[in-house]
Amino acid sequence: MTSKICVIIPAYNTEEMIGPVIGGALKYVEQVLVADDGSTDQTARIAAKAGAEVIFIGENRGKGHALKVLFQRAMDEGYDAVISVDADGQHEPKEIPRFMAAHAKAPDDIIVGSRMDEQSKIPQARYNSMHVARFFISIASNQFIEDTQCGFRLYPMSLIQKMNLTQERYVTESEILMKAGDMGAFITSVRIGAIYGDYVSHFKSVIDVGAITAYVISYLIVKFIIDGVSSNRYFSYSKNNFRDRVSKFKIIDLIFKTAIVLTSLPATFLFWLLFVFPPPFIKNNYASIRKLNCGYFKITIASNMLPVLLIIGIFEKLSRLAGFRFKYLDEFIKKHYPNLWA
Ligand SMILES: Nc1nc2c(ncn2[C@@H]2O[C@H](COP(=O)(O)OP(=O)(O)OP(=O)(O)O)[C@@H](O)[C@H]2O)c(=O)[nH]1
Ligand SMILES: [Mg+2]
Repeated sequence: MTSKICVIIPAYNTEEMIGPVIGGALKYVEQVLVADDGSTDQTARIAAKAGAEVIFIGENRGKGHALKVLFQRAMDEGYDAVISVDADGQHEPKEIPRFMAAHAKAPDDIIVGSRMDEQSKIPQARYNSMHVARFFISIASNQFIEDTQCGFRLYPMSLIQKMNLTQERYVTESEILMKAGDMGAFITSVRIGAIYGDYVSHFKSVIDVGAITAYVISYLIVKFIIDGVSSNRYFSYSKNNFRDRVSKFKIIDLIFKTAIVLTSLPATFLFWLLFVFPPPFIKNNYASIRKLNCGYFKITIASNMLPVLLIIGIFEKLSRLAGFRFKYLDEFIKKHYPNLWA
């Protein structure tokens, strides 16, 4: 039986590109759903004219919220899967069939676009942060994911229904991968092109990278506590678990994340002790990490290298202003944030 699939597009002030994106998508699916939360330009009007069904969200709540509204609508309309495409022209609708082909082979998997073959087309700082993000998100997801930051994806609705999405803005997409992988789902990559043009990005490198980092670290620490005290446990996420319940209260979630981030570096050493000297009654604790070749060692080093990475990054940025071009950061990232599953 073939799946019923639609395209979903979160859109915010993307009047220049959204028309052709919708036109391109409608060649492969019958329905395109757009969620526009308070665009101040012609985005909604152009989207409707191009043939999409536009869902209006009164106030701007970010990409994550728009995705959640779109998932709900797709479920209400009986879709088995959705393909999310960015509205700003960074994803080529012609590549939609690749996602459909991968879905036909693995209908329960999330299919994620990977731009990692396109290094020359991606700004260096973005490429570096994609490498670091995928290191930690892959560990939380129990599998190597080539490109964890790409918004061009296929989501099976049955999988989305099994999780609570508690995060907002650009964090939601990382949350989905970690929770899915940490429930035992597979995440399959398909190669796609990278497009970086003169469009306006809403992604703020300090605030949004900071929010993703804080959530990923706090997710991992909770997972490490659970996995460290459990025998033969490979997956730690289930819907409505303790963390989901905490995250429902925004202020508590924020306090929780802040406290964990502040204590995370020394905590990684404590987990290392729990990894190396497991009491005999916790057999095969950290089961998923024990499957890796490096044990917990490389993860401890990589985590504690994060502040160093930040310092090198700031140094390289400042030295570029002074006309120097150092490449320490690339080497540093290759050394400390490798693919642990290779
Ligand atoms: N509905 C809605 N969509 C948003 C919002 N912020 C971003 N988007 C959409 O999400 C997609 C990606 O947003 P971008 O700001 O381009 O972020 P990005 O692609 O991750 O980052 P860049 O690579 O810098 O472009 C685009 O389709 C945006 O229109 C928002 O607040 N509301
Ligand atoms: Mg973009």
